[in-house]
Amino acid sequence: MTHRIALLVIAMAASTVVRAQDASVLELKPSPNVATPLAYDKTELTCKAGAKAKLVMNNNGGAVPQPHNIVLCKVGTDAKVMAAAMAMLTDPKGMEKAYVPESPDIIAHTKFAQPGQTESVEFTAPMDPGDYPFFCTFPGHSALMKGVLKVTQ
Ligand SMILES: [Cu+2]
Repeated sequence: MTHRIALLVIAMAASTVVRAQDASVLELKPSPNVATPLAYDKTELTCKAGAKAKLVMNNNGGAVPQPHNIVLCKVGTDAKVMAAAMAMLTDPKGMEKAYVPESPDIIAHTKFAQPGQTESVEFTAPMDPGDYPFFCTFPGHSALMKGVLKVTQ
């Protein structure tokens, strides 16, 4: 049984490596810092303009078990999208929609990754270099759980 699990882990690791060659993997985890558990482990990600990329919310190792997602937005639209997400608190389907508003300013987003789970989404990085904001829309998280994707030439 233990051998089977070990083989499965090896197979999963190998498939991750194969996929990593296909797309730039942009992975975030909850911060391991117990003083600021409701933040990502990184505040900056980078990728090339127009690259095939994959946003990964790996919700392992969080000090406080809560769902997290990643919502990536166009340059300068973070306040607007955060406000729209906040307005969904009164929506009975808010949780189901992961508090992700319908917005043309959202480039890509993952679903909520529950504690111990991983959610990901593939997308094409913007063609224009710049600082693209990302954050978690679980209620109360976006104040600290945020960062910037630096898209470079
Ligand atoms: Cu969160």
